[in-house]
Amino acid sequence: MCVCVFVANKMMPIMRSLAFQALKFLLLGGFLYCQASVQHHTFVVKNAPYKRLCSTKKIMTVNGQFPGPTLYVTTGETIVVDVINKSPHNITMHWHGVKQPNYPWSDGPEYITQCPVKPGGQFRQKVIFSDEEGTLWWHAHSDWTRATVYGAIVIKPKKGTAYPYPTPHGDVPIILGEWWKKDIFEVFDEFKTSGADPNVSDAYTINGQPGDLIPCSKSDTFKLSVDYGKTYLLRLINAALQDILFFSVANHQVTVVGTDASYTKPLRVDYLAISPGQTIDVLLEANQPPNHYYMAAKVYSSASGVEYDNTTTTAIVQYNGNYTPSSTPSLPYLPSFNDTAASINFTGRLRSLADDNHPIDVPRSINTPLFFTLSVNRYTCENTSCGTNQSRLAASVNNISFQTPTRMDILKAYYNQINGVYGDKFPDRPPVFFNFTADSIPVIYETPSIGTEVRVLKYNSTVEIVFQGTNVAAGTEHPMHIHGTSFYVVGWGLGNFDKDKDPLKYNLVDPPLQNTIAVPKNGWSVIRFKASNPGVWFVHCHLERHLSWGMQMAFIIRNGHGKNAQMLPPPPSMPPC
Ligand SMILES: *[C@@H]1O[C@H](CO)[C@@H](O)[C@H](O)[C@H]1NC(C)=O
Ligand SMILES: *[C@@H]1O[C@H](CO)[C@@H](O)[C@H](O)[C@H]1NC(C)=O
Ligand SMILES: *[C@@H]1O[C@H](CO)[C@@H](O)[C@H](O)[C@H]1NC(C)=O
Ligand SMILES: *[C@@H]1O[C@H](CO)[C@@H](O)[C@H](O)[C@H]1NC(C)=O
Ligand SMILES: *[C@@H]1O[C@H](CO)[C@@H](O)[C@H](O)[C@H]1NC(C)=O
Ligand SMILES: *[C@@H]1O[C@H](CO)[C@@H](O)[C@H](O)[C@H]1NC(C)=O
Ligand SMILES: *[C@@H]1O[C@H](CO)[C@@H](O)[C@H](O)[C@H]1NC(C)=O
Ligand SMILES: *[C@@H]1O[C@H](CO)[C@@H](O)[C@H](O)[C@H]1NC(C)=O
Ligand SMILES: *[C@@H]1O[C@H](CO)[C@@H](O)[C@H](O)[C@H]1NC(C)=O
Ligand SMILES: *[C@@H]1O[C@H](CO)[C@@H](O)[C@H](O)[C@H]1NC(C)=O
Ligand SMILES: [Cu+2]
Repeated sequence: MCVCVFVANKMMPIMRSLAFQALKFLLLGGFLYCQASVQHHTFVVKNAPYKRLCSTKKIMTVNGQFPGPTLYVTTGETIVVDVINKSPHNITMHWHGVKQPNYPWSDGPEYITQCPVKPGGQFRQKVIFSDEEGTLWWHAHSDWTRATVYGAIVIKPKKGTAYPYPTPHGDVPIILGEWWKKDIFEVFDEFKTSGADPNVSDAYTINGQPGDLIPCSKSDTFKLSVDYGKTYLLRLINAALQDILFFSVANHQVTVVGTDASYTKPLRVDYLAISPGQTIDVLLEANQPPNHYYMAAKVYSSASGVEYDNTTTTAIVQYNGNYTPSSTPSLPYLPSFNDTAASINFTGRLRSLADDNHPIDVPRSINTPLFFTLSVNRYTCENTSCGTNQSRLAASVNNISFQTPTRMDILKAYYNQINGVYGDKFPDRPPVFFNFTADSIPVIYETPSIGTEVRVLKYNSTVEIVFQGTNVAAGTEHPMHIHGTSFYVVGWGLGNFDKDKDPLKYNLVDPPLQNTIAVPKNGWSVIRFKASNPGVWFVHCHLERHLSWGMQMAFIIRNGHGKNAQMLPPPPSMPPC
């Protein structure tokens, strides 16, 4: 029934009026909902020149736009996106936080659920929204192409359903990104060859612009015009490749009302910390003397000895009306780059709204308890081509540094029962328990093993994962992201997880529902979810360097009994390897 608009989009001009007649007929026939039927978008991936920091380079874009187009959907909607690759590189597209019930085929991570779309190729992706409401985003999911290939997804409540807060007067995505003067493929290739940390970025961006404090940027700084007395919804997205960021608005507090497309209890804060992958919706009340004020973001980076981009990106909150503005906008206070207390203090205060209209469903009895250690590793190698110091950095989950398949994606191998692409022996716990967060850790623990192992989960299993950060080669945060499901963050702490004491302090009443959680440096986070989405789902750290070093694995959630518990068949064509 809902094919009409979709067809109209694809029609040759001469056919359009015919389609229009058909549409009118359907509308007159009372099929009014047809009007809001399947939205169709075309994402042409192509290189385009962009000038930032006083120099121009070609970047990969969608439709020539940077950031890419914002998608507007309603809760529970299904849309179709044609990804057409007119760039010289492989590409895949991921809809971050969209659960795609029973339909992993459109999820996007390369060689996990699909082979990349090659230059000249295309892929029609069905994007199935369910209970997500608020803000999500889409981004490329191949190599480091997501550096410039990303955009916002705005998910509005269904008609007749209100926001659980006063309707804001305005509503704007605020996408935090990261910019390198060099071509991102050069940065990536050098990173792979060297075996060391990658070069840090040259600036952060807000909606693609570095802001006033960065050379050659001032005239294009992003500005948000506000009326005194009104309230605006800022849909914050951290699209940076490598860094957790602090964000704040000068002279204004903001009220957090949602994260990862799930509502939270209102939380008033001076600043917030947002990890790559995460979205945070905040209300900004324009209640200060009319003037211009900076909003700003800068890094939170706690790994000792690791370089970081120390720049601050800014945008401007500009009050409308007649007044004489101060000569320069004032900058907000942001915590220092290594202020771990400030970061975890914010993250740890998020709570689900959990009211009558937004009930929560935290699994209480767990039949699949998992314990995953997250480590940065180092291994030595004899030849000089292997790394700067005959050693390379790596990363692992439960001491396995994940090797991405190249011949075929895991989903295809699973669906068609093809052997030899992946193994199903991902362990439930690390090979050895030791003082994971000790100041110094025996060198014998630094070398990871290598493998392509998944953990198979029975349909409807109730899963708990203790993510334990380690200090193996370097202690740092790991923003862990799971595809195809959201999870409740029921607890977190510093040091080693204590299986006897810590569970007593779990929050099973109003834990936040997220798709990305920053596991604290030398600390732990515990999440719970029900495995009710059959398919192959990627699990990984959202810091791109850790992902590339192997901090990844995948879940295969098996089909259950009954029609709603079955994976749907693949679309007519998937990109070939
Ligand atoms: C990385 O940084 C080093 C040191 O500043 C520089 O020599 C090199 O050219 C940089 N490489 C890239 C790809 O930016
Ligand atoms: C940032 O780092 C650069 C290079 O290390 C240094 O020259 C500069 O002073 C630093 N800026 C700030 C604001 O700390
Ligand atoms: C943060 O860095 C500053 C300057 O490098 C240092 O003095 C301070 O001890 C560090 N704080 C923490 C908590 O590591
Ligand atoms: C966390 O934030 C609250 C509220 O701003 C403050 O009272 C508390 O002292 C903070 N704690 C830490 C460890 O920074
Ligand atoms: C050098 O080491 C790298 C990484 O361990 C390996 O991939 C490569 O095959 C080695 N080359 C030679 C010539 O041994
Ligand atoms: C190589 O080793 C030297 C000496 O141990 C050290 O100073 C340097 O930081 C190392 N470089 C890398 C890239 O690990
Ligand atoms: C683990 O290491 C930390 C940091 O060195 C230390 O404070 C703690 O006492 C150690 N725990 C145990 C059980 O040895
Ligand atoms: C990881 O596995 C490697 C290879 O089997 C082993 O040498 C190393 O000790 C293990 N490390 C840990 C922390 O289990
Ligand atoms: C899965 O759990 C849901 C309730 O959480 C239940 O309604 C459903 O019947 C279960 N499905 C199967 C196949 O066990
Ligand atoms: C692009 O994808 C194809 C198909 O999987 C693969 O064979 C090729 O090596 C990829 N190219 C690059 C540069 O990664
Ligand atoms: Cu990580």
